[in-house]
Formats: sequence, structure tokens, C-alpha cells
Amino acid sequence: MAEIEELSACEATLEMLRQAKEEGQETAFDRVEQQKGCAFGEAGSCCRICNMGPCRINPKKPEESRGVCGATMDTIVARNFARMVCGGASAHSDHGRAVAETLILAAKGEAKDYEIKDRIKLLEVAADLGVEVGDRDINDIALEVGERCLAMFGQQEGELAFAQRAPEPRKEIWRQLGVFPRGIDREVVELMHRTSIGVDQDYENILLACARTALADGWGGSMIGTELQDILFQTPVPLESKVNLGVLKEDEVNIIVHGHEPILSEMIVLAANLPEMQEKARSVGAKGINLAGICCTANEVLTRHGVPIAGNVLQQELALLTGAVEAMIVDVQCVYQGIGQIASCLHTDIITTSPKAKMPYARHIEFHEDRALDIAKEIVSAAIDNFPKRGKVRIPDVQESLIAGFNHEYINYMLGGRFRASYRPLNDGVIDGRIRGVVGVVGCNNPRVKHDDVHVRVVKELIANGCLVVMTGCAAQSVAKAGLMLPEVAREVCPQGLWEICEAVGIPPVLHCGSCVDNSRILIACTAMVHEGGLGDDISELPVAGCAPEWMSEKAISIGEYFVASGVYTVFGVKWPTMGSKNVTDFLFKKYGELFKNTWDFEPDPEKMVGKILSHIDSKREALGIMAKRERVLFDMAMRRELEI
Ligand code: NFS
Repeated sequence: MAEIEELSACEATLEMLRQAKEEGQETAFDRVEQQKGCAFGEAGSCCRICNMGPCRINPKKPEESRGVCGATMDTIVARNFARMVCGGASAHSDHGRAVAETLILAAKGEAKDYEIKDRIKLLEVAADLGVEVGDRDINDIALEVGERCLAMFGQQEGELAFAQRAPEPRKEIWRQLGVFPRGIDREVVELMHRTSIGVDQDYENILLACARTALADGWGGSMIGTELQDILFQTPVPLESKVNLGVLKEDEVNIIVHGHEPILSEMIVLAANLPEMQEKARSVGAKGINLAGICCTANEVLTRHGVPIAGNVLQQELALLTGAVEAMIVDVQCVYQGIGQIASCLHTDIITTSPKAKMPYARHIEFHEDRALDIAKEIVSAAIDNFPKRGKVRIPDVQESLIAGFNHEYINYMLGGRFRASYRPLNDGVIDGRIRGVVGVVGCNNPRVKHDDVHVRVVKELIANGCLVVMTGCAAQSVAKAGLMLPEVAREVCPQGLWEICEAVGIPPVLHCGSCVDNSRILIACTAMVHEGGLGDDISELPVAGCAPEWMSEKAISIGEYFVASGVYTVFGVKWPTMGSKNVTDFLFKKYGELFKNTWDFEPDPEKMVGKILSHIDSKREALGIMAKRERVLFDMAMRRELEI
């Protein structure tokens, strides 16, 4: 058992792992032991892009060999990194495209179950896109916004409209480097082309193109996803919910939504709450229907509806092993193939819904926006039918409360008030040193490191050192499970300046900002900090940083790349995919600093990672001349009058 305890910092996970061991069930935690990897793969020096290979360059003697075509270590490593950026950017962007298509259908009245829920957001986005508002019908505006967004995918020339939101000096950097993203699909396709056999052989040129493609994700595909989801489903506001496997209920039909696109999960929420479905659940002996989420779809329905989170990505197999899940409904991304195998031994149905993602042992009920609620009802109904087939149930009695649903709009409102929305108090808090800096902690879980442990240690240390932390993805779920997303913890774990702010505003020191596409919210928040004034003219001057301590997905690489290219110092943990080439790694970790004003970094040790982040933040504070802790000055009326002149 001592061994199992080393695998996770999460009690519920450990309990389920012990059970899995007793029952001889295999999970990702076992398979990671079988997969030792190889030195070439780890160094990023295995090239499989043509049929003359695979070619492998020995990382210990990179000068001594070349690929059959003559490709060097630098070229191969850069190409592999670039293809990770492409994979990640295309995942987020295809998600964004699906949302744009749904908005268009909704606006045309061809997807009757969807409607424009956030008119204010629609008008704001319309203004940014130059869509005329006047006294036009709301659906006409939505249609044009949707079409403009959809057109960004196929745009060939010019500059992506949402990227115009970035601070001026940042856009100048992109223009000068020739990396201002043109069209979303174009950047991905071009980078795939450039990294195919015999095309771009200059690692520096490839790594610049990586920035362009990733920017097309952050300020393009992901931002479209976030903005249009807010329009369709409402911009989240803070709400309370629960997290961890203990949210599953023994006496109710448990349905888990897993994957990424809220287009589906929103409808499942609606269907599960219908009286006819609740009635059907009671007719099979259940007390009701309990909906819970896994992965980023969980973050979507959590922040808009308070649907509890069953767990993060590494808990998807464990949730099934409770025996309490009637159906796990999946769409795209981060769905382990292992769940099919586990479900095949249980009463659980894995229900795939996207034509893009089918899997063995699953039942496929294809989702179509024009019949969304009917299909959602069919899915919920199928789950209910499974309830009487349940075998042994064992749900860990572990759950935690959290407050989630923070974003740019809410930060603006909570700090400034409804009539004077403003980032001023945040910037002032940073300037006077009560907030040392703001750190985005994002990304996945990875069984190569102790599950949740690195996230929790990094975040605890950051808030103990006066940093306000903003989180998304599975990382956010790790930290919520550790109880750090509650306002009352601020006084216990933060220095006085930070907890005073948290208490005055009523926020936790760690803000849950949503799913991985919602990292675009962090770009917007950084830009708003710049515009508010007093912290420099560009994102790169802010005392902020990003990190992904337990990352695993290509999507995380794309996110990190667009953060760095947007001027945010970004540190990744676990292991780093370009170690085979010193030149490539130096380009990302050093040369990017000259080009983009901040760099990538790598540090698997949580304490050292925090040390690097704090020294970066302090260097930015130093440069801004706000290093010395200043006392707050309370303005009296005379001083205020003077200010207004
Ligand atoms: Ni959300 Fe980011 Fe997947 Fe978790 Fe990781 S990829 S999209 S963080 S693991 S769901």
C-alpha cells in the first residue's frame, strides 16, 4: 500500500487505486509503469515524418548522425515540437469552430434548443469584430458574429480580428517578427507543411512559425470557443459546488459528462433536469439524476450551472470503478481508451456522441445540434435504463467545496462595481505590493508525476508568497480538491496583504477560471491589466507568470507557446520535449526572451518552479520600480479633488 500512496495526493484516488488493485483492474497508473519510453522519443529526436525512417539521432552524440534525408538533431527536434503545437492548436480550434457553427444555427433558428443567453457579451464581441449593432435583431447580430468567427478559420491574409485586442506594443512585436496570425486553419496547415519531409530545415524559422500557429489558437480558436460559449450559454459568475468522486450518489442515477465541448453537455444538463426524466429515474428505483463532470467539460458545466466535478483526467477510469456510474457521455479530447475496457466489465455505458471520436466498447448516439435536446433525452434515458443493472457500488466518501466561475468580466465587476467596472484595485494591489504577482497555473495531470501533488504544492507556495493564482483545466480541479478554492482559506495560507484583498472582495486566493480554451480569458485579463495602467505598456512588463506543473497534452504545449509569444514567462514541469537539441531548447528558453520579451522554462521540482516564478515576478517588479513595499495612502476629499483636475 505504501507504493500506492506515492501515486496521488488525492484521497479518493488512492482509495479507488487500492480497490482497483484488489479487483485486478488496470488503470493509467499501472500502464505508465509498463511504458518506459525511449531515449530518442524523450529527447524529441525520433523522426517519423517519411518512410525512409524512422530516423533516430542519439542525444548523447547529436553531431554524429543525421536522418536519411540529412536532417539534423535541431531540425528534427524543432519539427516534433512544431507538430505538438499543431496538434494542440487544432484541438482547441476545432472546438471553437463547432461553437461558431452552433451559434450560426441558433441564430438562424435551425437549432431551436439553443438561444443567445448573454446579450451583453454578444454586443461586446460584435463591437470588437466591427459588426454593426444599431437596432438590428439580436439573432441577426449573432448570425454575423458567428459568420465572422467562422471566417477566421479560413482567413488567408491580414490579421486575426481577436488578436487586435492585444496591447499595441505586443502587436508590433508580432508584426516585426512576421508572426501575426492570419487565419486559424492556415497557420496549422502551413506549419504541418513546413515540417513535412524536405521543407523548412531552419530550426529558428520553424520555432517562429510555432509562435504564429499557437497565437492563432490563443487569440483565435480558443478565444472564439470561449467568447461564443459565453454568448450561447452565459458568461460564468462565481458559484459554489463540490468536487471529487464523493459527489457520485449511491441512490441516484449517476451520469458523467466527459470531454470538452459544452454544446453537448449543456443539453445533457437541460435533459437531466426535465421532470419527465426525473420521473423516469424514480420509476426505476432511483431518487433522482445526479450529473457530474470529468475534465474540461466538467469545468464548463461547473462554471455555468454548478454541476459538481467527479474528478480530473486521471480519475476518469476510477470514477467508473466505483460501479456507480450509469453512463459516461463523451465527445472529444482527453477520453482515455482505457475507459471502454473498464466499462465492458461493468453495467456502465460509454456513450460516444461525436462523429470525430468513436471507440471500442462504446455505444454511439450521434449528437446533432438541430435535434439537440431530443438526443440528450435519449442519452439520459439510456443511462436511466442502466440503473437497475448496477452491481457492487463503492463511492469514496471524499469531496470538497469550491467557488468557481471567475473571469475577466467578473474581475472587472467585483473590483470596480457594476457602474464603474475596473481593474484599478487589482493593479493598485499589485503596485502597492499586497499582491506580489499573478500566476496562471494550468494544464493536465500526468501519471509520470504524483497525481495532483505538484499542482497543490506549487499553488500553496505561490499563495503563501503573496501571489494571486488563476487556474483552468484539470490543474484547477486538483487544487479545488485540496480545498484551496474557498475564500476562508485566504487568512490561513496567505500573507496579510493578499488575504486582506481576498476578504475585502470575497474571493479565494485561487480563482477557478474555467476550461483550457478559457486560458484565452487569462490573455484578456493580462491585457486589461496593461490597459488599466501603472504596470507597463505590454503584457511582458507585468509581474505575472504561467506554469503547467503536470502537463501531458499537445494542447498544453500550444497554450504555453501562445502565452510566451504573448509575453508571459511560462514554466512547464514533468519533462521537456526538446531536450535532445541544445540549440532548439536555448532558442525557446533564451532567444525567445529577446524576440518576445519573455521565455519558456522547464522545472519539474515544485519548490524550484515556484522559486523561478517568484524571481521572475520580482525582476518585473524591480523593472517597474514597485519592488519596495509601499504603504496604502488613504485619499481624503481634498486630495481627490486635486486628482480630478
Ligand atoms: Ni482540459 Fe487541456 Fe485534457 Fe485536462 Fe489537460 S488537455 S483541455 S487540462 S487533461 S481536460
